[in-house]
Amino acid sequence: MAVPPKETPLLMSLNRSKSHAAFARACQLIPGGVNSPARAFGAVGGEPLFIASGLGQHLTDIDGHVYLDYIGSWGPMILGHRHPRVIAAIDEALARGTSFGAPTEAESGLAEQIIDAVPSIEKVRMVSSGTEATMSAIRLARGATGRDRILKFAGNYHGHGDSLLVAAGSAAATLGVPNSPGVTAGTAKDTLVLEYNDCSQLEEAFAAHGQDIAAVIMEPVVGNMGLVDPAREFLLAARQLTERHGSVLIFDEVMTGFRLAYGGAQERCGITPDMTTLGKIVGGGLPLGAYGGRADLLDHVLPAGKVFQAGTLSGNPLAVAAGSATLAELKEHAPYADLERRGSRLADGLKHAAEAAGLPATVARVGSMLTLFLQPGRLGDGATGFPVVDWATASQSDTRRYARFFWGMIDRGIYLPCSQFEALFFSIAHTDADIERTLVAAQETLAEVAAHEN
Ligand code: KE4
Repeated sequence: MAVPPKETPLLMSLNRSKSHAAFARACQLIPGGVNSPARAFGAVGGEPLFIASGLGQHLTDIDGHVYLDYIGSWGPMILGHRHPRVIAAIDEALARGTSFGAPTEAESGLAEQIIDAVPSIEKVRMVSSGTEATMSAIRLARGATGRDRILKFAGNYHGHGDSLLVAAGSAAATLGVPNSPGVTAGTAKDTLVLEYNDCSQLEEAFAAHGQDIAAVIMEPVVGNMGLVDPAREFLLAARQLTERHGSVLIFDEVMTGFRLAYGGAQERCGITPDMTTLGKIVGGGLPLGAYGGRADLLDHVLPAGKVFQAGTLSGNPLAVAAGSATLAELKEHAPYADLERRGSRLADGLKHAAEAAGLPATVARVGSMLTLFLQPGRLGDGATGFPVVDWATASQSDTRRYARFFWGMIDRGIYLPCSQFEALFFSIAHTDADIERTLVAAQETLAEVAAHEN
């Protein structure tokens, strides 16, 4: 797991007195001062920055410092902050009210856009977060198959539903154990946790438990251990084994949906899941998630079927407006080739910057999702970068080195993910000049990190 640095990170020279005061206040009111632990800077040390506003590719903190934003709200802001079309759509919906607790035609409109974008989705149900989407998809798979067991992979994150907050057991292909207090052993025992990208473990698990497995849930491209683009045969094995054993294959595309292609990761890999979960971009920065897939599965959901799932704010008019405008913009302007080009330049530049600093590293990228894994040792001492293919290799990263890199970049106005084990995201608002500026800052910072260790 991430090891927070003991010593103060390398560079924290900018004045952040207002964020410091805001954090002290928040800590009196909110657990850890944040409403989600991903924001808490626990993995990089120091205190979180309190943001005043965002515009385009930039964030401004309450001390007035402006940053190039590579978090993008952890994925949703592919169009950048305050995109005019999204803001106009929200304003227009706002003029009609905020929530009715009754169906609206706009929800059917967004459903049509999702179904048009993702051919494997024949029917879709909207909820208010990615967690709700994955929780509901798991319940649906269990309800539709009458089976209890689910299978997930170490290093994949699917939100905070109890059955998904489970770590690998003592040995491969074993029953899960809770990885959070409050998750019961009874819940965890029905979750199998395997190594990602390991076809033989997958085959073993199905040989042993196939008839009991309701679903396999996976990130088809992983963002939650840092970026891992799986071997094609691994995705094919998951598809073939679930088909053979009557299990449901769920692609968790909360992060990759509409990010890696308009049709998500499944459009790139050409593998069709039975269900897909969505979040982040599909809500355009407002709270919206969705789960969808084969109509024969979705028709098990109440009131069409008997699997219960509900939500006061599901399909909320403002979130639907923001999501619909975002998807329309992505479909009409298809930014993916530009994102690919800029992502390739960023990845190459980061790899060269690490090499120039004598630091072993590997850069993993798909489209506009990327991770620079800083790895132990020094190139001069014979260490080399190594591929990251699963949690076992991702977790060998040098998290202290990453923490120093993070803070050095913050002080140069570049806001990277506050954990080695998160992917960075950039938007259509990031320019070629922004990428070049980022690479100059990375070269300086990585050289500083290396020099600091000497
Ligand atoms: P939310 O409940 O946070 O909307 O979605 C959960 C979720 C489900 N599936 C995948 C693949 C996800 O990446 C996520 C959420 N991602 C994290 C970032 N790694 C959200 C950040 C946070 O929790 O604050």
